[in-house]
Amino acid sequence: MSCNIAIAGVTGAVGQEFLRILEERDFPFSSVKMLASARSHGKKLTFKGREYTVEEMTDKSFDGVDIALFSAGGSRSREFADAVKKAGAVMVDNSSAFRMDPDTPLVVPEVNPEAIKDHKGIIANPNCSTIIALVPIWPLHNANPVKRMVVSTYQAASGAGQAAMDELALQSKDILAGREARCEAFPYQIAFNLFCHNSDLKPNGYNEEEMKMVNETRKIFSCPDIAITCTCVRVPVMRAHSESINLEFDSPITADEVRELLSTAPGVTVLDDRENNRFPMPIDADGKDDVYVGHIRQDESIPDNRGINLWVCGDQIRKGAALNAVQIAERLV
Ligand code: 2RA
Repeated sequence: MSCNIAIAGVTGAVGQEFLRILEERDFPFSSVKMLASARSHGKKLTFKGREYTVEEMTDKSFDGVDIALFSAGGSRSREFADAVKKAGAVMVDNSSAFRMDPDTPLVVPEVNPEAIKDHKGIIANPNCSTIIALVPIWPLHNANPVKRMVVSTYQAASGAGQAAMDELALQSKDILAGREARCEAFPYQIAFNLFCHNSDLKPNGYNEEEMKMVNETRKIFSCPDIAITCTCVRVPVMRAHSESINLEFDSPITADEVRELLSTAPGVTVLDDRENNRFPMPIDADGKDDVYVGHIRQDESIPDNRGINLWVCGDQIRKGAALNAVQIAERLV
């Protein structure tokens, strides 16, 4: 069935990736609206060989739309959610606005596609670092319940948008040329540096990004009691996130069994070449759909062979945002 779609936030890094992925996957649409802020009104862009004009997003923008893919920031998602629902459309929202709302399914299609049917007009895309962690953890958890997860993320500049990616490039040039690094998209120098994710700190001392991993995992896995802790760091990498993941399982499990389970897992590519010490790097995942998993090994510090360490890399803009949302939309048509 073909449908009428709208892309809200079309000029941003994720918005542009929506278009690339919709074209690559030959998404069955009959019409598409390109929506952005007033600043971009009138801009021209080409999609599937046709020229489109970007329109300023208003309450009327969603009349006749079936699916609205949103990546325009949480305040815009909240501002236009009622207009989308009133128009009878479904919002697939990449912002954090509705992720923890009990009436809003939070979906990774490889993990909990069945949750999509419960939507009440809005389906939330999880945070990029959550998606990239859960795609490989889910098949393991299904085979042998995970009791505890310790995740450390090494997050690319892309997570803070196109301006942040541009800043990484510019700062790198400036510093190599002996000039001062100008910090606008990030509060600190990102080139040749790294820092704890600069999202707001919660009363418990964790930042918002870390608590997203904790809270979203429990919702997506429907495991409110799973023990999980997380440290999120911004690193000078352009667009793929990396994550070190330590898992404590219910029962014994070996690295070979993990490798076997992941070798057939949807959305996962195993890159675990011990002989050549070759494991996933962000540049392996750049522009790819799959999450790359490697450096799979037993955690001897957890008794009874119930501990495993993984290293994963995933493209933050693709599987971490745009691809996951389009895969949700594909299940709506
Ligand atoms: C980040 N996950 O990387 C957040 C938002 N995309 O900053």
